[in-house]
Amino acid sequence: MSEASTPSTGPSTGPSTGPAPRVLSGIQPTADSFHLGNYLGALRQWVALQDTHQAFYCVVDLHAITVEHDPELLRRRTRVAAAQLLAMGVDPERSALFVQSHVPEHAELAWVLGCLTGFGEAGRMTQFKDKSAKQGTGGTTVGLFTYPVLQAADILLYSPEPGPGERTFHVPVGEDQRQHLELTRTLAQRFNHRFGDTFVAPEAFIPAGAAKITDLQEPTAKMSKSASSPQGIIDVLEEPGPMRKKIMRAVTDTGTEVRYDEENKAGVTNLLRIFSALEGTPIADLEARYGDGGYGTFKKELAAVVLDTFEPIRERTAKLLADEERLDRVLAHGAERAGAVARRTMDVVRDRVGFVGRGH
Ligand code: ATP
Ligand code: LTN
Repeated sequence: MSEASTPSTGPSTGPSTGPAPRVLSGIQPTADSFHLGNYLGALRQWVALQDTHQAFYCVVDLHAITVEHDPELLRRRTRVAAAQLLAMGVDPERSALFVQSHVPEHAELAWVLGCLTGFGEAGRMTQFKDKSAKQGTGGTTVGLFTYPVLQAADILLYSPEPGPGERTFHVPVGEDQRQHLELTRTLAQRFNHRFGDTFVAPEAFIPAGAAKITDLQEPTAKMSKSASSPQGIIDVLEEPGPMRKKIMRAVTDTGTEVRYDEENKAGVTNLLRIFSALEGTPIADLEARYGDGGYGTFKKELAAVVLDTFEPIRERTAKLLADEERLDRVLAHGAERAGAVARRTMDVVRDRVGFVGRGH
């Protein structure tokens, strides 16, 4: 598994000998805005990796229906998600940006991979255990259980093709996705073993300093759209006033010293990580800059950095959402590009598994 040492630069890809290495990632359209954890843990890397990789990025609406949902809300949030990705710098000319349900091969490969996944293996996924516990009695679906298998299909459809060129394959995600990536690697290897070499096992690309941004009010818990309280989460699309207030009110400890200490100063440590990741300044330099000055100035300046990052993204997102037809055309273009690759992969998979070809 590769660890990104500096979040803003992609992994070294070595001298080019053919097509660029590939990268794929996905995000669920399950909120009205992405949050700071999504941005630092994953989305910023999506943008950076476009420079060195052939990129496939999808808004995973099939995953979003694994828990109860409202259809109109899902449609709106899918567009809001895509608009934010574009506003953050995903370039639809360089990367295939698409909606998962527009490429039906995702569900088809998920079926095949599901037939290679052990029941116990799927049951060990910690995210399934957490999420199913939250659904209450009777609420857990088979879809939620097989969620990681669909994720494996999302990834493996875009596995680099045989031939010259880089066969490395990166998946930029936050720390909480590590176990799902391990399952994907296992399924890739199992398929290859049974049916012949087909898939490259992907590597998680997890940023070193920002893999787990924590809740501003509960600094030992992950910042999460489903679990954090409104005061604990910074939304990318949030208005500047409330955003500033939340940072000023972030939980710190009773001391006054700005110092990195995960055990005794979890709140300050989280804020230092955020500051460092956004400004590109090493944590030691921030400690030297703010050390004895108290939390007030530190938080005020952090708020300015967060606002500077998100304000242009919020403005661009609003503009993109104002022209829905154009946004839908961008997504259709992405689905065409992704679909061409997915169809090639599925042709190979169908043949290897033993399905009779349809003929021409
Ligand atoms: P939920 O908690 O409701 O499942 P989420 O807020 O964790 O949702 P996801 O849509 O599951 O968000 O995650 C999208 C991407 O953001 C994933 O790659 C995930 O690893 C990353 N991510 C999510 N939360 C954080 C966080 N607090 N710190 C770093 N990365 C994160
Ligand atoms: N489970 C992921 C979302 C996701 C994903 C993917 C991430 C679905 N398919 C493929 C990377 C690659 C999450 O963020 N919770």
